[in-house]
Amino acid sequence: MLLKLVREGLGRLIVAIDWVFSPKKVQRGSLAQKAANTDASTISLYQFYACPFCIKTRRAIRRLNINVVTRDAQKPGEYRQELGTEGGRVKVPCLRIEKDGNVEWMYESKDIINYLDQRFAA
Ligand SMILES: N[C@@H](CCC(=O)N[C@@H](CS)C(=O)NCC(=O)O)C(=O)O
Repeated sequence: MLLKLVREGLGRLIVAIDWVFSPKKVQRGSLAQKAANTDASTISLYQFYACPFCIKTRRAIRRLNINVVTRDAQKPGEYRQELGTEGGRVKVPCLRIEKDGNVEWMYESKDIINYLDQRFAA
């Protein structure tokens, strides 16, 4: 219980630091930005608000200047259940990628960030 509170508190501190030191955003022309956001509409991030690995991943998303839907998998409910049954385990961050009618669930913040960097490089 105490450990959980400390972890949550540290996570929220990291969220605040991340907010203060926001990353520099990739700049695109308006057409390219629209195309990037359309492309990004096929992915979503299952995450916990104060998880350091999720904060790192959200930071990469902000840096890449794309709109990615986030799904709260921490509280019991639809998204947590979806992550467990369709993704295979309740571990975050996890990127849900829709492509050609198929769905891929990508775990590991490092892999997710590499994937996003390659797909949304300006
Ligand atoms: N190596 C993973 C670590 C992710 C991780 O430990 N996430 C925690 C939340 S901060 C989690 O989902 N724990 C639940 C579990 O492992 O079952 C990454 O970089 O994404």
